[in-house]
Amino acid sequence: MAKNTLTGIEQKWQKIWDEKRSFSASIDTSKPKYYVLEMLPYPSGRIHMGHVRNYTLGDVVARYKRAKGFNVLHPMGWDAFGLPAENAALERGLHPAGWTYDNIEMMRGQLKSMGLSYDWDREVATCAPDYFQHEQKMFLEFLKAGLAYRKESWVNWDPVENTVLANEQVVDGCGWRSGAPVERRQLSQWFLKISAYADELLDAIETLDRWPDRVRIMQHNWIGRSEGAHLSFHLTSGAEKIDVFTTRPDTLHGASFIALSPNHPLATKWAEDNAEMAAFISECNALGTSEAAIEQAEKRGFHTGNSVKHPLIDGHELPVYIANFVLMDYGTGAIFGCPAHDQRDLDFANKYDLPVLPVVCPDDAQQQDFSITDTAYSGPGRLINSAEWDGLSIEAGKKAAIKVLSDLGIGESKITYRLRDWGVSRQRYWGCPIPIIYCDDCGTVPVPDDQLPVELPEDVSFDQPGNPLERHPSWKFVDCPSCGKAARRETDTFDTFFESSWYFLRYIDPTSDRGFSPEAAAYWMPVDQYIGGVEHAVLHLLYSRFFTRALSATGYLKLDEPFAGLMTQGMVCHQSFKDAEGNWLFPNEVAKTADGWVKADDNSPVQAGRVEKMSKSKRNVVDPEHIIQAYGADTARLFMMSDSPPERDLEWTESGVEGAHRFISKIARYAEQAGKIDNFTAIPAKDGLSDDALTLLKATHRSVHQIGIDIERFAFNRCVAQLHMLTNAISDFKPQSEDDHKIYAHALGALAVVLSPFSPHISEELWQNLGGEGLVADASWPAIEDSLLVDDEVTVAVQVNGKMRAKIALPIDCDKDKAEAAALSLAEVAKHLDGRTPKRVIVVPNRIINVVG
Ligand code: ANZ
Ligand code: ZN
Repeated sequence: MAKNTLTGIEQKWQKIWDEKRSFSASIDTSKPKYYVLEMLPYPSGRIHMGHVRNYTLGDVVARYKRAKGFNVLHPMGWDAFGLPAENAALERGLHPAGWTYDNIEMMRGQLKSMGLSYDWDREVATCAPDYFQHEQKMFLEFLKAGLAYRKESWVNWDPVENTVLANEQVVDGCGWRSGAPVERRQLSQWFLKISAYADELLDAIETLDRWPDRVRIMQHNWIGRSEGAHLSFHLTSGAEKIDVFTTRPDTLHGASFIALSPNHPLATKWAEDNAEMAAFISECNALGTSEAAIEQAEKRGFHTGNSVKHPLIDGHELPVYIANFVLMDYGTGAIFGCPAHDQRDLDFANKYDLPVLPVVCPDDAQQQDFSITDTAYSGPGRLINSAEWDGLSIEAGKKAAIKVLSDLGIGESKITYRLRDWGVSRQRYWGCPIPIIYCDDCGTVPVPDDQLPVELPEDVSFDQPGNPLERHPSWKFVDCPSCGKAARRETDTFDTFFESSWYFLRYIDPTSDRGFSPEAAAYWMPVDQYIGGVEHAVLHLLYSRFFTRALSATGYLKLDEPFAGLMTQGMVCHQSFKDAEGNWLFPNEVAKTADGWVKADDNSPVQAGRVEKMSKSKRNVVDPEHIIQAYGADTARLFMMSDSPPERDLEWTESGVEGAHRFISKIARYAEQAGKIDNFTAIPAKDGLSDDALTLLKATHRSVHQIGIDIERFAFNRCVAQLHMLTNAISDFKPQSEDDHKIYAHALGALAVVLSPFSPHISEELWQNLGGEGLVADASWPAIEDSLLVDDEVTVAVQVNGKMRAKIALPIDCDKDKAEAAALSLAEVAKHLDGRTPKRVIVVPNRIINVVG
C-alpha cells in the first residue's frame, strides 16, 4: 500500500472525527460512565515515543469501552508551568508563555496525527489564568481549614547565582549552572499538611486493588510509618532536656551517646559562642538538603562538651554530639546512639572511641561469647546487660521500656512518619502565584476573591539570576486588602505538582467557575483507568490522593481516592550505536550488513551497544513524527501494542514496525476490495454453511471473544496476535456462494470493530467500504454467539505403554468407553501392542489415552 494513500486515509478520518465531535462527552445517566486518563504531558516541544505508547494504551481502552456501551470521558491537556520554559527564556531570550504556547500548538498537532479519541473541547493548559485561578482559591480554602501553613524551612541555595535551587538542579552537591557548592539556607515557605492524612493515605492503599503492587509498595514506603517512642534526656548542666525518637527503646541500656542534627535548636544555641562548632555546622549545611546526599556522606560528629543523664542508670552520663547524619525534619532531630545494634551508630562510635555494649543477644549465641566489632547486630534475640529486662524478647523489651519511661514521665509510645508536609513554595517565575499579601500591620492576608486570579506580570527579564517576580519594579507592591496600607505580594509560586494534583477534576467540568461542580464530580469521578509512567508512582499520585481528600474536606466534592485503576507502562527502548571514535549515532545513521553494523554513509564500522531506554544523550531515539509520516499512525500504534505487555519495556525495531505496516497494508487491501453487503453485523445462521464458511465464522467469534478478554486484562500484545489469527483466517477463505460472501463480510466487519481500538483509521475505512452504519468509532463491540465458541472436537494423544504413538480426533467430552474403543481400533496401537491383549486403558478426557499391554 502506497504510504501516502494511508496518510490520506488517516487525515480524512481525523477530520471527520473532529467535525462530528465524535469523542465529545457529556453527562448521561442512562449509561455507565468510564473515565480513562493518561498523565498529561509537559509541553517540551515534541512528542516522544514514551508519549506515543502512553496515549495509545489509553486510546485502546477508551475506544474499547465506547464500543462496549460506556459513556467514555477521555481528555487531554498540558502540564504547562515549570522550569524548562524559564531555561528557554534564559538561553534563547524567549518569553516562557510564548515558548510554552508554541510548544502546545506543535504537540497538539502531533497528537492529533495519532488519531487519539480525545474530547478536545475539554483541553486544559495549567498555565492559563482560567485554570490556576481555581487552585489559588483552593489554596485559600485549605488555609482556612488549617491544611496550609507557613514555616521556616531548608532550601538549596546557590551562593553564586543567589538563587534557590530545586533538588534536580543540584548536581553532585553543586549548582547545575554555576558549579558552586550548594548551601543549605532557611527560608519561610508554604506547606500543605499532607502529614495529617498519613495514616489514611497508608490504610487506603489496601483498597486500591486495581493498582500495581509495586506502586502500592512504593507509596507505603514513602509514607514510612515507624512505631517507637519519644523520650527525654536531661542535660547534666541545667534544666534543658533533649527529646529523641527511637524505634528501639529496648536498647536503652546500650546507649552510648546522644547526637543532635546540625540544625537542632540546641546546636544553634551552643554554636553562638563556639566558633569551632559553628564552623562544623556550616560544613554540614554545605551538603545540600537531599536525603541521598546526607545518607552517602561520611559520618562525622562534633563533641559539644555537654552530656546528659541516662534515665535508667544512676550516675551514668552520655556525651552529646552534633552529627551530620541526623536529619532535623525527622522525629525530633535528635537520637540516642546504640552502637551495638545500629550500623551508623557503630561506625560513629568506632570513629570517636565511644563504648559499644551489646544489649541484644541472638538466640543461638552465648552471652559471654557474643561481642560486636565492625558489624552491628539488628536481628532478633533476647535482651542482655539490661538489668530487669534481661531475658525479654525485643518486642517485650520495647513494651517494658515504654512502660518504665511513661511511669517516670519522660517518655511515651510514638508513631513517626517519613512523609513530610508538602512544601509548595518555589522561587520561580513560571508558576502559579501564591495568592497571599504581607502587610506590616495585618500580617499574612489572603488575596480576596474579587482580586483573583493573581496573574503573572508579562514584562519580566531573565537577565539576572533569581526570581524575576522579586525584582519586578511594581508587581509585588500592592495595598493591603485589609487595612489599605502599602503591602507586598508573596513572590513565590506553587510547585508544579500543585497543578497536576487536581487537573483530572478540571477536565470533568472545564468551564465551571468554581473549578468543577460537585455534580460533575459525582458522575465522572473517580478516574476508572489512569495510565502513565512509573516515575510518578510516588509524588504525583500521593499528592493527588491527598489533594482529593483536602478538596473533600473543604466541600468541593465527596471522594477519597481519585484513581480507581492504575496502569504504569514500561519504557520504549532501542539499541544504541557508536562510531569508531566513540560518538553516539542515531539509528537512521547506521545500516546492518552481513558482517554487522556499519555507518550508512561511508560503511565505516559501528559498535552496536545495549538495548536501553530511548534517550537524547545516547541518540537511540526514533522520532514519532518521522514514523507517522513514513508508515502512518495506525502502524505506529499497532506496533506499540504488539510486542510486550504494557507494563514491560518495549524494544522499538525497524523490522517490527515493518511487520505492523504489512499488516495495516493488508487491511487496506481488504478495505479497497470490500463490497457493500447488507446487514453484515447480524450473526448468520450456521445451518447449510460450507465447512470453510463455518470455520471462518467460528474463527471470527473466537477472536472477537478473546480480544475482548485480553483488552480487559491489558494483554494488548495478545490481542495483536489474535488480530493476526483472524486476518489469516479471512485470507485463507475464498468465498464462492452468496452465503460465503455474507460470512466473509461478517468476518471483515467484526475485524473492523475489534481492530479499531488499535488502528482506528484503517478500521473506519474498512467499515465504510463494507457499508457499515455510521462510524466504526460509534459501533458496538460485535455480539458473540456462544455456540460458535465451542469446539466440537479435540485432538487426543494416544500412548502405548507410555509412548506417544498416535493422535485421534474425538468429540469433546466423549465418554470413556467410546474413547477407549476408538483408540484400540487404531492400526498404530495394534502394531505396538504386537499381538498382546491390553491390560488396562487409562483415559484422561480430552487429553490422553494410554493403552497398557
Ligand atoms: C535508638 C536505636 C537503637 C535506633 C538501635 C535504631 C537501632 P526509622 O525506622 O527510619 O523510623 N533516628 C531517629 N530520628 C532520626 C533522625 N532525625 N535522623 C537520623 N536518624 C534518626 O528509624 C528510626 C531510628 O532512626 C531511630 O531509632 C533512631 O535510632 C534513628 F539499635 O534509636 B534509633
Ligand atoms: Zn494591613
